[in-house]
Amino acid sequence: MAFVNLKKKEVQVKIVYYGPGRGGKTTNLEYIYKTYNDRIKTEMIAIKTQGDRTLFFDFLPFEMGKIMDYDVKIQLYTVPGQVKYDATRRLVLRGVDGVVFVADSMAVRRKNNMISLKNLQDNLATYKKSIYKIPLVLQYNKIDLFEKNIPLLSRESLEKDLNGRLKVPSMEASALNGKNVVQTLKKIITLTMTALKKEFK
Ligand SMILES: Nc1nc2c(ncn2[C@@H]2O[C@H](COP(=O)(O)OP(=O)(O)OP(=O)(O)O)[C@@H](O)[C@H]2O)c(=O)[nH]1
Ligand SMILES: [Mg+2]
Repeated sequence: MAFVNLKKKEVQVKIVYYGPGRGGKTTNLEYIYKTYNDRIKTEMIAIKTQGDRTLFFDFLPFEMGKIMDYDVKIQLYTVPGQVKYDATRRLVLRGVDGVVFVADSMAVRRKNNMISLKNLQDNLATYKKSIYKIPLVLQYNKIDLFEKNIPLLSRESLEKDLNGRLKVPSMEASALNGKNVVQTLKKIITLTMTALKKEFK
């Protein structure tokens, strides 16, 4: 649950980037870090990596300024996508307010996306949270690979696989070149703040 200080009008929101291994979660945070360098007072923290694989998590805190009259502090986390790190994923999800699910648009990753989304649902359930209720945005990443003639899943196919029942906002993106990375972040922050506002009414 978000940390809210009504007196100081401060709110701290935890957003977790979830998804299959190598899908582009860390790359999203790296892009955000580059873009908002001036607002981020601390370094982005990548806790334990092996090559470019996340072994524990990435952490990026930053201040959004005022939203709905509150000073909003955002904490972004990524989970390690590799199947074997399930316990860590569950730990990172503790107290989550909103989730960005980073799916991999590469055709060969179709199954991995679906397995990871199911894993998100199961892990949220251990905290008695429903994937149908938590603020959630789907990001279909790596669409730049289209230009390299790498077979990609169509938007329709991704929607059918992942968003058929959820019906949450979804966006095609390229974390590598930054396309829709900030838009994804803005979307999840808006959804999360709206949900929190309802909760504290
Ligand atoms: N072409 C392309 N490559 C990308 C994109 N996003 C990420 N990558 C590459 O995919 C690889 C994996 O990206 P990461 O951001 O480390 O993936 P991750 O989801 O954090 O992976 P884990 O930490 O193992 O869960 C890296 O080589 C990235 O450069 C993208 O939008 N387009
Ligand atoms: Mg990573």
